[in-house]
Amino acid sequence: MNLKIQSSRLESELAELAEISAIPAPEVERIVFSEQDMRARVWLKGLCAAAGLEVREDAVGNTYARWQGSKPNLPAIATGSHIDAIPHSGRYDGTVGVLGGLEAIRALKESGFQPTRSLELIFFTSEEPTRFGIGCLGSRLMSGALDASADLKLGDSAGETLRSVRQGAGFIGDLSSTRLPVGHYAGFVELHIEQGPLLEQRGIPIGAVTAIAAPASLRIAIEGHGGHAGAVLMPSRHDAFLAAAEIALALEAAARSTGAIDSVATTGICEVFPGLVNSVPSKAKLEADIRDIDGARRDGMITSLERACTDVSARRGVKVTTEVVNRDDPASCDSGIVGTVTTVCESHGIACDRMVSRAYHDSLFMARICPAAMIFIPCRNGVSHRPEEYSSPESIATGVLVLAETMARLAQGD
Ligand code: HGY
Ligand code: MN
Ligand code: MN
Repeated sequence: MNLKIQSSRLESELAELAEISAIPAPEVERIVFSEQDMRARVWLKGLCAAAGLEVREDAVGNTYARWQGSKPNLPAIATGSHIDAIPHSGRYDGTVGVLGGLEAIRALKESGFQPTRSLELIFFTSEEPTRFGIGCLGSRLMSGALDASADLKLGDSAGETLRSVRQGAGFIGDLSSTRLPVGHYAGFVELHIEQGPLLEQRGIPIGAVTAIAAPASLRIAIEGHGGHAGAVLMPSRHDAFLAAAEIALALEAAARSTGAIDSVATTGICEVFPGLVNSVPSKAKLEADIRDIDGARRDGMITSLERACTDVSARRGVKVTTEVVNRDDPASCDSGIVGTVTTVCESHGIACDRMVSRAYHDSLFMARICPAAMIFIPCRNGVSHRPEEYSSPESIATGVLVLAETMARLAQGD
């Protein structure tokens, strides 16, 4: 197979997409259903149409661009990722999988390849948790990990429900129609930057992902007594922020004490009320992100956190409530597809390491409805979710080549 990856075309598209942002370059922000997200969707759908793909959108905005195979009734082979971007982030997280997936399909088309199974590019709605507080919203609905009750249960910081926001963006229809049955796809392969340092440190151009870590996130609300910063003496204080601080440190200790490097925990959100220099905090809100490749170890960290909340509440005389937002199982990638990725690499003399993904991705949920795997490429210093995020044109082109040939083999039933 003589595929030509048009790297300059892809690089200019990545650059163009990065400009569709709520904040000036080099930072990127593209929140789901924001004006920038909607502009990016229109632009991307135009690229897919120009590539001769049939484009459709579902009731939550998951977008599908299909190249009909010679046997269109067979379950298709899909690829894709996300274009939403958290505030103050970079230009490669997710977009490499969407624009790289499009480039892989275009390269196959331009090479004269004719797929038996259809090939489909997906860009998933809201992979990031930024607006609705839960990640992988689109692929959760697709896979049944979330049901249509999310329409009114999920909302944003402006108090708008998912339903009102998605319908305001033009995505109408019953949310349950987003569900795809097991077997709808014969396989799903996602190209993504590693978002960690291992490939770069080892000088390996391709990672064949064998498993995806189990993410969980919790909301913790603390209610103390507050009061005047001068008049309330220390022995009679019930300071909500200091209680929150102890809980956050207990979470860190829980992650550090499992003995496994795969255990990670982050308190990424901390809100203090009333947030005034001369007023003892009466309320605090934390959001914690807890992950491990081992589900039981991840659950152990959650238990430690909940125990710390009970202990701090009693000792400091504050009320602490916890809410589990999501608590997902880890996913194993399909060994057959992983094997195809490594075979393609071998055929090109490209070094390839098998590895786990500590970030979550839409593949985590696609794995519930079809054989799924991921292809990682290196990113500089392992940096991601920051404007310094970078992956070289060579790394991206190599990832697209491996993705294209993997999809071609899967589409022919190799
Ligand atoms: O947080 C994650 O793992 C993903 O980048 N949303
Ligand atoms: Mn991300
Ligand atoms: Mn991502």
